[in-house]
Amino acid sequence: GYVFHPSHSIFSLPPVDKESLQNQIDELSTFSDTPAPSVTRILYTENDVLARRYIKGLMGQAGLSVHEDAVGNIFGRWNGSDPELGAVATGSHIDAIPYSGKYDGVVGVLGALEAINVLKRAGFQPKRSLEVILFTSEEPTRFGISCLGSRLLAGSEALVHVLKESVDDQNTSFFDAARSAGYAISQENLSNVMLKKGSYFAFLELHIEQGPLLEEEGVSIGIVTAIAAPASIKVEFEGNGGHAGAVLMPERNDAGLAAAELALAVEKHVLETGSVDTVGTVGIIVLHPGAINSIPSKSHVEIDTRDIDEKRRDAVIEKIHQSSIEVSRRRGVKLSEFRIVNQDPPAKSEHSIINAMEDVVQQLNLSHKLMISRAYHDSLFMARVSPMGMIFIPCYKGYSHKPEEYASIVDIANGVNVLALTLAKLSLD
Ligand code: HGY
Ligand code: MN
Ligand code: MN
Ligand code: MN
Repeated sequence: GYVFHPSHSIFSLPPVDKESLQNQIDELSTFSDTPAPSVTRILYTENDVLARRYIKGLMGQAGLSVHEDAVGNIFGRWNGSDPELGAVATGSHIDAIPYSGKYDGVVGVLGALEAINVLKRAGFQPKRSLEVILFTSEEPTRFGISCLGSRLLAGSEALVHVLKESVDDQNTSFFDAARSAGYAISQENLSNVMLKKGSYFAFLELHIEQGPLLEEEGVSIGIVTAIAAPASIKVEFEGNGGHAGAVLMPERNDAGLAAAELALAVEKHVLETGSVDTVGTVGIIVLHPGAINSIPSKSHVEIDTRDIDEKRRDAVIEKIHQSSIEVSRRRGVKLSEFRIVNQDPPAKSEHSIINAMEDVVQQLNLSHKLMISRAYHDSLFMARVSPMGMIFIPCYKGYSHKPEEYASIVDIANGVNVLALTLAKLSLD
């Protein structure tokens, strides 16, 4: 059982069921397009649908009432004694980029369900309803839009228009893909996805750090104070292409070399800010026609750049744009596209939630540190419509977005306990 005395401090919770939680993590990882230990689970694909069904089953077993919105954000609610008050929500994502790991996002969904089960086993009675949210497509993989579900929930009108036109690289429209996964999507109900103000009193997310600090410093819990500002850019260059043997070098306008030069320019502009907090990555370069003996006539470059300082990040974007123009001019290739796909502000965690988490880690006798999140999360957007807080747990060497990603069940259980107690505290506020 647990005891709440006036300051709502809690003495003890029943243990996290580590074995069943680990089994769930392992079982969920089998819904993948690539072989273990990698996980690939892309929005609205068959494995995504199977994984969603698996989570909905666990929500049902936890006694939550389940509903889904038009794009497949899934909500599992435990009604509190004051159900009309703003609820306390927690959640994350289960989609996984190609050849990634089985903990990114998953810990914040399965861990949230176990936190609910721990509170139920403790006989806890929520005042504010508690809700677990599975956000649709936090990763940008299929349609190039990061945090698609939470971005919509947070009220992005622009996204409603973008989604109407969105197609994936097989030319499947977003609407058709959603329908193939069983979501009856339409113009009208897309706008209904947006949350009404005050829907949530607080939003929390449990997540692996995706960085090495907690493990290096031997600290059990990270309390996130802010989430860095992410941006992504798509660039296309076009040249004349031609025969790799017959076209002599002075006649060439090689779109592939323009892409290569731009990638190095991204690195240069990022390093020039002089701050370790500025990062830039060129994770996709596609050359057309992609034959060894054909000069690339088209190149497609996708750039990810982030910084905890929004202005510094925006200055890097401007320099990348200048370099794209300069490279195209010097190499005589056409800059056929320079599109900023997203350029999001950072988000700050709510101080009262940070304080609640600090109280809880002290009660649980867990070491903790305040830190920023360099990865983005659905919390980045939920912070626009609700006070937000994030709990980090260590992960092996900080590895993430690769199959070696790993978090120990002991660390995960610590995170679940901190989440459970913080949910309980906020539910009684
Ligand atoms: O890229 C990110 O920051 C997140 O892990 N999707
Ligand atoms: Mn990720
Ligand atoms: Mn994630
Ligand atoms: Mn404080």
